[in-house]
Amino acid sequence: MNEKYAALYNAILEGDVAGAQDGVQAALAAGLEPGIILAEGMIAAMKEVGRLFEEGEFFVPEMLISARAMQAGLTLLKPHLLSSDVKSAGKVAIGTIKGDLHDIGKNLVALMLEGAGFEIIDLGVDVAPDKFVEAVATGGADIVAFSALLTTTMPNMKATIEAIQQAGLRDKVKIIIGGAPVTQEYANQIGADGFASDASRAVSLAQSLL
Ligand code: B12
Repeated sequence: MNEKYAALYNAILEGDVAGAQDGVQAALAAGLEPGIILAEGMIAAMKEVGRLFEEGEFFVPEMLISARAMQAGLTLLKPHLLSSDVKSAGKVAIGTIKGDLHDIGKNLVALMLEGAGFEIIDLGVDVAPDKFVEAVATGGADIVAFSALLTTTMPNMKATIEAIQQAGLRDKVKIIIGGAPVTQEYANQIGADGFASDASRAVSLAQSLL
């Protein structure tokens, strides 16, 4: 691994908030691209956290402190990921689906969309179907974006699409979905308009739909 982001990677793995902040600053000072710092130093570390959890070496508290270090690093990296002079490309209401509290991926997608000029309505985590409906009905969202990290909460994506349909709003909005267990096949199956496997692909997807 590149030594310019190895310290950042390790700090996130160890849940070291100050280390993650220092790591981001050091990587930026070394002239690394913000996108590379994010992918190689940060998202890769969270993947490793997931692997260690699966192997039974990490438990929920370790995942949580790693997530905190990740968020602390992201806050510092955010201004470098956002480009300045962009005009509104459309309005996206984004949230983590009902039952699910994971928000790092959702926040990253929101951040990249914002950077590409989309106006963001961040509905947060554990978002009930009627909140998404409201975001379309009164919030004026052109796109709704659901994130799910748990196989057990994925079906709530389907339930939310059904709620949007029942409210008579399905043809007024594009629906995009994502999250580690989500696939294009699942998107087709539940009638979503698109799926993307990461935040930068989420931007091209949103742009292609409007
Ligand atoms: C950090 C973490 C936590 C933290 C979350 C903190 C937070 N604020 O988010 C805490 C400790 C709270 C947690 C809790 C739990 N977790 Co957890 N967690 C993780 C972990 C390690 C990392 C997730 C992450 O942040 N990844 C980094 C981000 C950047 O990636 P991402 O979310 O996939 O997002 C990217 C793409 O998917 C995509 N994307 C994401 N959303 C969207 C949306 C759209 C519209 C689009 C287009 C794209 C898109 O773009 C993103 C950026 O590139 C994963 C492991 C993993 N491999 O995913 C487990 C994992 C998701 N957790 C898991 C589990 C089991 C749990 C718990 C049930 C544990 C427990 N026993 O309590 C609870 C559930 C709590 C709940 N109700 O939600 C399992 C899920 C297994 C499954 N198949 O369902 C995983 C896979 C770990 C494992 N390997 O077993 N967790």
